[in-house]
Amino acid sequence: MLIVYNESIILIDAARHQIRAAIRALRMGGIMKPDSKQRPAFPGRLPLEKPTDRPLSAAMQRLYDMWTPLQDPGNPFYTVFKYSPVTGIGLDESELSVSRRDPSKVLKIGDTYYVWYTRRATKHMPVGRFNIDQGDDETPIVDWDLADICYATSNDGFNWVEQGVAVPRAPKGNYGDRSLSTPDILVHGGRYYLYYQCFTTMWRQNDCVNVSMAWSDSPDGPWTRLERPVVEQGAEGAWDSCAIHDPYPLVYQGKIWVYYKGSPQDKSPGNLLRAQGVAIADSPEGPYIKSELNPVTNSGHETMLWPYEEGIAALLIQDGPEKDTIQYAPDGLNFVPKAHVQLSPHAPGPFCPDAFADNGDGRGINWGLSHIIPQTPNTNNGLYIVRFDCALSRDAARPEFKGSNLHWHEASWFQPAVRLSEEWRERILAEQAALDRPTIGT
Ligand code: AAL
Repeated sequence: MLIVYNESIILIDAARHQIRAAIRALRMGGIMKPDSKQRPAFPGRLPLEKPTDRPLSAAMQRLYDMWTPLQDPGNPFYTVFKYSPVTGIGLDESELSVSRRDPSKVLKIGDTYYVWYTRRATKHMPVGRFNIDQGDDETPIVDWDLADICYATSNDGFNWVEQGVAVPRAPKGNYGDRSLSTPDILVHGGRYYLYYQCFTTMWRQNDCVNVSMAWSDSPDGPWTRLERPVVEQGAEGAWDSCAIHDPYPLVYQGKIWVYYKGSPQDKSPGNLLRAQGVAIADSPEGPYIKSELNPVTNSGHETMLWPYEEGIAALLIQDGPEKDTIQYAPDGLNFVPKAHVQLSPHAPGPFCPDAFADNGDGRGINWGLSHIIPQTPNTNNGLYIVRFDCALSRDAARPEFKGSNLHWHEASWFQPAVRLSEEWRERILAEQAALDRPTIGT
C-alpha cells in the first residue's frame, strides 16, 4: 500500500513495482519533497483550472485568463473556414463588368434560403478611387459604385438562382440615385427590412456615406425605399464622421441593434482607421441612438456578428490590432478577443436563424456566404460570392474544423501585394549597405 503523508511517501507492504513507481513519482516531481530544489516541469496535460501552486509565465497566465486551457479544439470561438464555389451568384463570365459582393445574412423561409447582395453590372470597369473625375453615369469609380441590391434563392446553400433586383437605385435627382450597396437584412414584426449604404449624386471621396433602409411585407418584394438616412454620419471630428458602412442589424435586448463600420473624414496617421460601432432603436425605421461606448471594437472590416448564449459574438477581419479574431461581448458592447482565426471570410453573411430571436440563448453559426476577389483582379470580373463552412455552433460538433488547415502555396507568398517590389528591393539594398553591421566583431 502507498500512502502520502506530510508530503512524504510511506510504503506499507509495498511490492517491488510499487516501490519503483514511488521513486519514479518522486523523481518526476509528482510529489514534492520540502527540500526539493527543482520544481516539476509543467505537465503536458494542461490542468483545467489555473495552477496556483507554481509560478506561471506571462504566456501561461494568459492561456488561463484570456484564452482557454482547452486550446483551439475546445474553444467554442475557434474555427477554421472551408470554402466552396457556388453556382448562380459565383464568378460571372458575361460581357459586362459584373460584381456580386457583400452578401447579407442568409435567411431560410420555408425550405428556401434567401440572400441579398450588392450587384454592379456596368459597361465599363471601375476607374478607381483616385480617378473620381473620370466617373460618370455609366462609369463606376469603385467596385460597389453604380450598384443595386439584388437577391438570390437556393434549396441547399450551394446552388443559387439570382432572382434579380430587390431594391434599385432611386431615380436620378433623388436620395440614393448613385449606388446602393452592402445590404443586410432584418425581419421584425413579420416585415422585412434591408439596410444598405446609400450613395447620392456621386460616389464620395473616402467612401463617405450614410445608411438607409427599404422595407417589404415579403422577401420577394416589392420594397419601399426610405428617402432618408437611418444611421447618420457622426459630427465633424468624430470617429464615424465620414462613413457608416456595412450595416448589420440584429434584434437584441428588445431593440434593433444596427452594428456598422465607421471611419473618420480625416485619414491622417494617428486617426482611427476602422472600428465598429452600434446604433440602437425601438423600431426598424429609427430613430437610432448611437451607443455612448462607440466604437465598440478597435479593429475589423465588414464585421459579421451573431447572438451567442446571452451575448453577441463577432468576427473581426483584416484591419486593426485585433484583426482576424473572434470576439465576444456578453452585453453586445464590451467585446473581448476569444480566438485567433486565419483566412477569414470577407464581407461574410452567416446563416443565423436566431439573429432576430432575442431569447438570450444564441446557438452560433455553421455556414454562410462571403465574397472573394477573382484570381486576376482588375480584369472585367468583379468580386464574386462563395460559401464558407465553419464550426461556431453549439449544436454541431465538427472536430475537423478545430485544427489548422492552412499551408500557403507559392501563389500566396508571391501574390502582387506580398511579393517585394523592385522599387523596395532597390531601396532595401541601399539601406542594407548602411544598416547591416557584421554579425561578428561589432
Ligand atoms: C468594403 C465595405 C464597404 C465599403 C466598401 C464596400 O470593404 O467596408 O462596402 O463601402 O468596402
